[in-house]
Amino acid sequence: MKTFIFKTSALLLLLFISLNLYPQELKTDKDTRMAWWRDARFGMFIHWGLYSIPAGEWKGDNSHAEWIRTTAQIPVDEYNKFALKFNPVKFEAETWVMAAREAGMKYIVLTSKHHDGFCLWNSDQTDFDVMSTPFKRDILKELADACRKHNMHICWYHSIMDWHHPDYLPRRDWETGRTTDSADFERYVQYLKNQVHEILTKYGEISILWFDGEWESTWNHDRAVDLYNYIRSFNKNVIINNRIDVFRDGMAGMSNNQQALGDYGTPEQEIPDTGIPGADWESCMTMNDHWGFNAADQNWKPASQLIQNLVDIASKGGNYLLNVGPKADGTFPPESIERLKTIGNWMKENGSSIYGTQAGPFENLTWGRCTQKQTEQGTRLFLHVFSPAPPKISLPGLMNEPIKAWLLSDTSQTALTITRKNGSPEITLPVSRLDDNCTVLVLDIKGKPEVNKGPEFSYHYNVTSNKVEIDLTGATSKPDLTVYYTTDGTQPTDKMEPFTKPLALKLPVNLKAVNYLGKKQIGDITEINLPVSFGKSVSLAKEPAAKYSAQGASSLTDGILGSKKFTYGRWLGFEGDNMEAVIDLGGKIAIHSITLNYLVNTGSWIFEPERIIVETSGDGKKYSAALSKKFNTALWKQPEGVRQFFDVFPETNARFVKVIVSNRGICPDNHPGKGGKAWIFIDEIKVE
Ligand code: H79
Repeated sequence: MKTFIFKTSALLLLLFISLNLYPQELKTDKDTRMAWWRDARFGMFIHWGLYSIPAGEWKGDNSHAEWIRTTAQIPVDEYNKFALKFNPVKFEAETWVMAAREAGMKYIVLTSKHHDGFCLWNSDQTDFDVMSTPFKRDILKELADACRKHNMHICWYHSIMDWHHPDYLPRRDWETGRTTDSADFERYVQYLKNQVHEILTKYGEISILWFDGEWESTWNHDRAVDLYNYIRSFNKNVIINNRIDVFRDGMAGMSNNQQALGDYGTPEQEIPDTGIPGADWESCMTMNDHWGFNAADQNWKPASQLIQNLVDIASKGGNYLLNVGPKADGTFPPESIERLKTIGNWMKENGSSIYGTQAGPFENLTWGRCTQKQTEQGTRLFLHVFSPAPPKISLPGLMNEPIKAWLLSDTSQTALTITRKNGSPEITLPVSRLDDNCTVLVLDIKGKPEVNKGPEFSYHYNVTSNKVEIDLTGATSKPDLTVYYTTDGTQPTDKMEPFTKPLALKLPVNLKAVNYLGKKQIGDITEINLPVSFGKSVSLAKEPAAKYSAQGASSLTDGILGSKKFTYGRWLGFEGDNMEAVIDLGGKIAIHSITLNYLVNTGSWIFEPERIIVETSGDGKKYSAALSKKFNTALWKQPEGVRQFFDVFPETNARFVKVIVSNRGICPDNHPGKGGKAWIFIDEIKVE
């Protein structure tokens, strides 16, 4: 009953997250509108505007891009002068469209207007448009025509935020010279609607309207509803992203609210950890570190990584919107062209493993990713093996009978050897024909994919008995399967003890378990490793910031690591403060190492710690130093992610372990939050 309730509510939640249906429409209407988009999987984002002229540089600082008017604090009159210089004489719409086509992209999303307010088309609503430049050519028209000619879906990115229009509010906080006296936001909204009408009616059928800049206080759900209804009053087919509304969950981009409008979620510069069943989403990402052209940015991702991103996204059921920031002369940067060509060559051979596929049935594949399509016989799995490829790949827990496997690029479809090891099919790779970017195998199987993930357990620490209680969860305690297990680190087989009743084990725990159907192993081995600190009580010298500490101090030792989202609720966030935690192991235990996880997300002002100090004590009064590790706080520019700190110290018998994680205090000088409080986010401390 409990699982039933859980499953039902989870399902309802998913429906709320995913469908985001416009009140008056049916799911089938949305499915019709989304059909081409769901098949397309791959599109091109183009960020182009006046900001391409300074190319990221202002007064010696070259860290800017499409945000330059704000990040370099350029007064509006001075920024307007770029319009007099906008003359991209080398712009050829067809060249752009062909580059996208050759890369295997099915749609193009061009910035009709970015946050700076400059319009790339001939707008009746403003003179701050391309007609006031020496160029005087309607870029939207030329690109839309070229797209139509080459069977490419044309779409517009349109910013709600507008730093140019006098009626848009709020002003940037540094824009003290720009009066707001006669500013009227309602009038701005009318301007926005009029422009949306122009770009949706003057250039034939537009496939997506991609809103952005929705997060300022002046925009709200009611305004989103009004704009949405207005668009639908004259256009039922245009796909609208979720940034028309205000429920986007930061850069993760999904809308977790049942009222949220918009056809799909928009993760930005990130790929969700898993698929999101029932939800449509599109990760937009750059090839280097900027959206608009930045001449100094040479941090280009290799083409192999872009291909693997596309594969990763497709394997989770999403679309990939890959950005190009054209130069002021109207050409694409050569580094972008080169990457588009490499991706295109790969897509020519392997595109059928991407277009029109669905998310794969596996959760964690060590060697790559998987997409799938329904066939008459059953299911076609596309197995994407990342480089360097192992000699064999395993499909953990796949129960279906394999029909045939071959290399997708092999036109003769020579069958590859399929064996079965420990309950999972294994395919031997054609070593001489591997692709440096990503090798794609096809595997046809009978029926719908059924994956047995191995036994699943629930466990918790019982303070009274000082033991961990472990039981199978309902889903895997199927009557026809027998679970065998070991607790001494050895591999479990049907020669071992079967799991018949809940276990109570002393810490540390090392449980390995496996499913058998008769004499046959099914699926993978499940392993549960719990350190002596698991479930032990933690006290904090100072409480974490109330905003995000949903689960409290105990989440530091609960064995569940937060995802890379700081809003996940298991991370303890400290704003400007240090974390000082004392773990009580309940009795003296020989220990020698610490593992601690922290989050880095400098875009959200979350930095590496400044120092980690560990002290131990027998009585909780007198502590002695175990280790102290200093980080290089000057190297704060780091990719976002969950980091693990691990270090050892001389073995000692201790009951109390004090862990001090010190915060750098304030954001560094060349960070947008300069001088503001820096955050640290900590989860899962393991003492062993
Ligand atoms: O057009 C590109 C960027 O210029 C634009 N979106 C991509 C597609 C962009 N604008 N802002 N950002 C990217 C980063 C802004 C992040 C924040 Fe927020 C805005 C942090 C807080 C407000 C939105 C709302 C993201 C998190 C909460």
